[in-house]
Amino acid sequence: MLNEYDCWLQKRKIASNIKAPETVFIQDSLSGETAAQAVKEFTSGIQRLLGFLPKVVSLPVEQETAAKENAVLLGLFSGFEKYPSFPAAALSNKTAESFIIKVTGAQIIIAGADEAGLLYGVFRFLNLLALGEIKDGFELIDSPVSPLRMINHWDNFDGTIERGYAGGSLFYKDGNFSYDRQRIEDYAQLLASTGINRLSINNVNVRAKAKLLITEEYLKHVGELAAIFRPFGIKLFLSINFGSPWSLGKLPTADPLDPSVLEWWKNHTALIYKYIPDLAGFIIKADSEGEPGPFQYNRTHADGANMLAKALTPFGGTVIWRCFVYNCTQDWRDKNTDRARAAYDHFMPQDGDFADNVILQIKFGPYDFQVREPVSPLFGALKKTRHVMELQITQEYTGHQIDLCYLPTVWEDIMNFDTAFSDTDKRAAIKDLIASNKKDYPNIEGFAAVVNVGLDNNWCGHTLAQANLYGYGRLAWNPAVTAEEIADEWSALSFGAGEAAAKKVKEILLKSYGAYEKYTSPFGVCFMVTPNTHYGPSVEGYEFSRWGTYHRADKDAIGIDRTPSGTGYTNQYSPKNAAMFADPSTCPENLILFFHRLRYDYKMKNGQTLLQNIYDTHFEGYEEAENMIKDWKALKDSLEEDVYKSVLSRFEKQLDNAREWRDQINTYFWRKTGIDDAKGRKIYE
Ligand code: GCW
Repeated sequence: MLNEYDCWLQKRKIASNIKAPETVFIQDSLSGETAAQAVKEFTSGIQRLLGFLPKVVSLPVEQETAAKENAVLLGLFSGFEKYPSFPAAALSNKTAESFIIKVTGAQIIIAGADEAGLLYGVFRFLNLLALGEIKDGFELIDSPVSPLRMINHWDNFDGTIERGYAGGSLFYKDGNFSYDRQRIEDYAQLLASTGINRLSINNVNVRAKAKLLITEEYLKHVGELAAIFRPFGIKLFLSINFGSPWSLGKLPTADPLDPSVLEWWKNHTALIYKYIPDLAGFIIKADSEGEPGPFQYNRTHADGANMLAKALTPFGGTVIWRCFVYNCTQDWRDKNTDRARAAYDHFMPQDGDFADNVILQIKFGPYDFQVREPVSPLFGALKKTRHVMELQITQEYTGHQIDLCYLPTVWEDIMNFDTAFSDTDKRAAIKDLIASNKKDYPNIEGFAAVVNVGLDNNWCGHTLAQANLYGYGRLAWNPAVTAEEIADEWSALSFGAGEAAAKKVKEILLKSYGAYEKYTSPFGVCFMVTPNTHYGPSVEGYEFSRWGTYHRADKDAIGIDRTPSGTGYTNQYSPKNAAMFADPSTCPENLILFFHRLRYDYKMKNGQTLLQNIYDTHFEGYEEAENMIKDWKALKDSLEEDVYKSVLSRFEKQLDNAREWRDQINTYFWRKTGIDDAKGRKIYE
């Protein structure tokens, strides 16, 4: 049975394969609040899963207690040097946040390279215990592959959330901070349990009153929030507005090269750090969709970012600078401007110009979190600039947490994308490029993702959308984890390891992305969605708008030619990928309409025309949505009634949505072409 508020940290008595760890010995040198949190998580976790509260005893570091029965030892690697049974591999592991779990007889050791590592070790141990994987002889040494594992909130000061589908903000209401301390702590626990270590707490569109967030009146609240997240190893970022020197400081300009502007930021940053001494830094959306930025002063992004970096340097802070920069006032008549080119065209020429404490944040694809986009050509190409990949957990274009859409499916594809920048070094897939920053190397330092949580009791609106939040944390920790492994873990943690319901839910999750893609916009066509809300079909909703997202369907053909004979976007990729994408016969078919303008009678690999494939996918996608409901209904007797019903009602709405998509798309193309479905299914006239 599932208590939806608890997500994957269910209170559920499990059958354990190990002796009950009755006493917890902690190294007496552990003094920090993250270590204290780790101990607390361990004891409460044992109570949650095994039904008793272990006794906690402090232990001098040098005391050998390896022989103690039914004991757990929690500490840092450094404190275990004298323990003969402690694996040497862990002692030499200096990677921050790593941990070891080792079970021998009745003794369990959980140790971290640092306190955060210990906390992650405890959470992993508890999950593995719940999954039935902890047994005598178990040993795991693990380190995060990505140093930066960040969550972005797009929460507004009035309590709404931009692109939020799970209730109001956890942090704000009616123009002020307003939060339930316990709820924030529970949230921090959920995030830390998946390995998240950074969090931005306000929308990147810093508008109206949100500009005041960095003034003294509100900074004290930011300080209070930072204090709640701190024991969980989570540091905060603040979204800031580039125009602050004039909007807040009343300076005549925000020109990054004007000395008075730098001076203002230096003083103001010092003020911010008075309240939050360990603030991780600033995140900024500049020159993007109306937000101010250096372009207003004829300065470059590097000028803007480096100025802020200077202000943050004395405090060890970082600037995260978003690359979502494109012309959002395009004329649809203009076929020469290609929005897909924008991020690369703006940022690639500046590779190497950014200060050491600047990190570029790049959306995974060149557009905007569409159901299927190619991976941004900046990945693998940038070599001298620190950068991270931005994903979207909140389902802006993927069904608003009404439709089930298990995102790790597409994230896995992204991780496996081979940037093909190196013929000699095989480490060229995205998942192989995730690593710490190294000079002159195309490493991606990790991930940021727009979160899907709000005040709803189940956090995510759709209970099964919790899998996306969990999945993001797991994948940010280790991008080589597969969608199936994550689905397996999450379903078992949530619905009970070995339960039939867990198995079924896993299957449903794994089918959901494909279904959504099929009934909405297969073949990488993008933006056939209702303008502004981004839920439901509107085939030409963006055709004559200013956003640069067109498919240009006419009676014969559809898609944008992005090859060298078109916009030339394909040339932003490595030569191997440029050639692969530019040729329709080698371009992956799930992206073919992103790269090519094709006639409806173009023969796809299955021998059918493009048009017939459009019809087929939409009929199939709808059927798959129907099947998901059937699968869910079969679980009626094994689930909590409230969970069963709330998910069922979402599946019902999803089916309506799938029907609209299927019929509007099919009718649209039938009207354009007058060509019937070869299989004679119903297409409305
Ligand atoms: O996709 C667009 C969204 C905006 C968002 C923007 C961004 C925060 O529709 O709501 O603004 O992306 O990423 O900045």
